[in-house]
Amino acid sequence: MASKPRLHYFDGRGRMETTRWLLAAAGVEFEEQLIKSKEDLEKLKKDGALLFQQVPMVEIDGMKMVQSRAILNYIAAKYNLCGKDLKEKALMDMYVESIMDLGEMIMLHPFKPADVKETVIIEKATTRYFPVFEKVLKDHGQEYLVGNKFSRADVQLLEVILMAEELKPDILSGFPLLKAYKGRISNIPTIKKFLQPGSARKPPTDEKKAAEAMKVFH
Ligand code: GSN
Repeated sequence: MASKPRLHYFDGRGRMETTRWLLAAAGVEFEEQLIKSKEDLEKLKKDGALLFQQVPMVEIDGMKMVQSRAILNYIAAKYNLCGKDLKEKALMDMYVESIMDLGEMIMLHPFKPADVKETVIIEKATTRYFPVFEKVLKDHGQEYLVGNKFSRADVQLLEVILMAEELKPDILSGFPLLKAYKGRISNIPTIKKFLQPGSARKPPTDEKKAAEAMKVFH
């Protein structure tokens, strides 16, 4: 039997959390090798395990994969979480890239000076991104975002909705279809399990966690 994917990263969300989500959604068990210090990171570099001297790194199918998007693309393709043809995949790429733009804003927020306001992120979420997905759901009237089939777009949209709700709990108040969608996707058994306490899902990055990350990476 193939060994479980092994995730090498800091003990926080950062650029690894979406990989945790995708693997969990696909029902794939994985192991984590946590990088706890600058020395742990230096050792990985010295061992030649990091192609560009950076993490996330995931050992999977005999590869040591780096670059978070490459990792996500591989997992999505391997577990059939992409579109069924080129055009569905193109649409999904557009959705997923926008979701990652928003996710990155939220993910980096604890590392930015206090003058980068949460209100700016909330404004972007509610005026640029969520209206698009609300309209997509309204126009096609289907359960899932693309192709009437569960995909990485659903996993990643749910992830970013939950991150946005951590900033503003009622952020979906003007988006009734997204609210219902959030409930549906959260109830998919693998995702439901990932949302339970004790799963591999990491907590929001607070000031303490951000300081720990800065010690390892800078
Ligand atoms: O998406 C990616 O995986 C890359 N384009 C960026 C990865 C990256 O910036 N890694 C940093 C840690 S911060 N975020 O995960 C990293 O490994 N820094 C250590 C170093 O020596 O550069």
